[in-house]
Amino acid sequence: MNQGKSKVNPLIGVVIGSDSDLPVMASGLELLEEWGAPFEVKILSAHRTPKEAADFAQTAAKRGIKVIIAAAGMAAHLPGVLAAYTHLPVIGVPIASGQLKGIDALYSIVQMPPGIPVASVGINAGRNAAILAIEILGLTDPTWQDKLEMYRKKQAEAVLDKNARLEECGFRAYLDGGQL
Ligand code: RP5
Repeated sequence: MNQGKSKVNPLIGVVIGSDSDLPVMASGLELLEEWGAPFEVKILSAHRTPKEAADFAQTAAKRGIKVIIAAAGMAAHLPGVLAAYTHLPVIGVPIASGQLKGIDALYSIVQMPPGIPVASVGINAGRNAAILAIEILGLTDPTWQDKLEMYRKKQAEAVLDKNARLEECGFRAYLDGGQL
């Protein structure tokens, strides 16, 4: 378990706008740990710590980071601001915080004006962001492609198992048996 504190140089930089975003991102971070992907996690805010956020993005490539995941809620300018300071790909994760429950963050991230793109996954989709980051690493290192293949294989097997159970017992028994 590297818990984002591995001595190995991180390849993935995960930035959250607030510690209140951490619980949502936990499942993605756990996946990175499970797959042995070196990563670091930082709390940096585009508006509360603008200088530190800029420094992070400006130095990320030099430190060996290949892809950045940036999670933020509400106005969610963090992914766009980081992207402005680096040529690395930035994957934004809109977090469902505040009165608009992530719709605001989704629009902020996905509607970047032309010139500084940010990729966006779904609201609270930290796990998908982790998978997408691994896919980006897989472009230059087949180790990550193998891990992705294994993951997809296990995922497909789980669905096919469920289908076999459903076909065998019918939908009522499936529901009554608490299979969901
Ligand atoms: C954003 O504002 C953070 O990413 C968080 O989702 C939201 C609320 O932050 P806190 O007030 O919980 O620190 O900057």
